[in-house]
Amino acid sequence: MSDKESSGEQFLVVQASSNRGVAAGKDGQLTEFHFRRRSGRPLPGDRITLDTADALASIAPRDNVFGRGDPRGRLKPIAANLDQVIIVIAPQPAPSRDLLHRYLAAAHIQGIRPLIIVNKTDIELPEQPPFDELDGLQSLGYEIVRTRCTDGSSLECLPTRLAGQTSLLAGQSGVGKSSLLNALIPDLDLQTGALSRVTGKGTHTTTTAILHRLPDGGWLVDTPGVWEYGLWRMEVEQLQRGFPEFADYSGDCRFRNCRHREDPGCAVRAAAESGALPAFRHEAWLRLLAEQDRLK
Ligand SMILES: Nc1nc2c(ncn2[C@@H]2O[C@H](COP(=O)(O)OP(=O)(O)OP(=O)(O)O)[C@@H](O)[C@H]2O)c(=O)[nH]1
Ligand SMILES: [Mg+2]
Ligand SMILES: [Zn+2]
Repeated sequence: MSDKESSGEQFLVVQASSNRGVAAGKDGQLTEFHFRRRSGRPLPGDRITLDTADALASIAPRDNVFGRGDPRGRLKPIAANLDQVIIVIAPQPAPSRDLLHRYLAAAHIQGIRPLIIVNKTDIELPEQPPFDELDGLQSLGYEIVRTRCTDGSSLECLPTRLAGQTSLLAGQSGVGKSSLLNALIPDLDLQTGALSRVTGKGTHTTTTAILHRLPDGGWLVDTPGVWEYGLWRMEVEQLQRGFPEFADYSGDCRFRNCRHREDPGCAVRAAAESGALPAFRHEAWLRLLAEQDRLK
């Protein structure tokens, strides 16, 4: 038996492709491993064990999985075992109407705390969604941090929010995820260099999520930029978990399976009309519900 097997050492997956991955041991040492489909498909963030031939032996049960909808409306997993999803938006490129609401819903549905970063605040924020909704979101309890990568002092509050946690940076291509990563991880070049030495591949072709070690402990996951983030096909009950603030009212809806649309006696709609709940959240709900009907 090798040391690895006899110790049952747990490794943390930092990157995985279709049949190979890279995992970090307790000492931080990187190891390349391989796997067959039938042993399960590991995700960045998975805790795994390896056998003597550096093949995947087991994947520990996951706390959660963050993913997105693929073109066929199925959940495509991106990373596992996250503490928070950092949703980065910026005035340029301007987000689509529901990008932020979809990300927030995805984080809640998958049981992961969201943190919103509004980056590039050196550029004037347009008075349109989602920027004019930020105060409303804050009043609902969402945490929002405003940053500009051109000014380090705006980033000073981030390290304490990230230390010891596994956080995933999500957001549209060009909003500044890699710029934030660079600012938060001084030895990023060394880390990406070590990774490409293990895989024998350049880092510029990276198309998967990668875990990077934070200086104060914990991990920051960079994800390849997407132009549009879509949800996957799901039941109404599941989508409802994406709008946790509705729970204060939905118990008073006349029908238990209320969709908060035109349903008679809907307490969520009434709350949105009275202003108790921001109307824009109810409107986003209606659009995401209609989106689900199109996915089915
Ligand atoms: N004005 C301004 N520009 C910024 C700021 N942060 C990043 N940028 C610029 O925005 C552009 C895109 O930044 P990236 O960090 O590459 O964006 P990304 O989100 O990693 O993009 P993808 O890797 O394609 O997903 C670069 O030209 C950055 O210099 C900021 O705070 N203000
Ligand atoms: Mg990037
Ligand atoms: Zn209702």
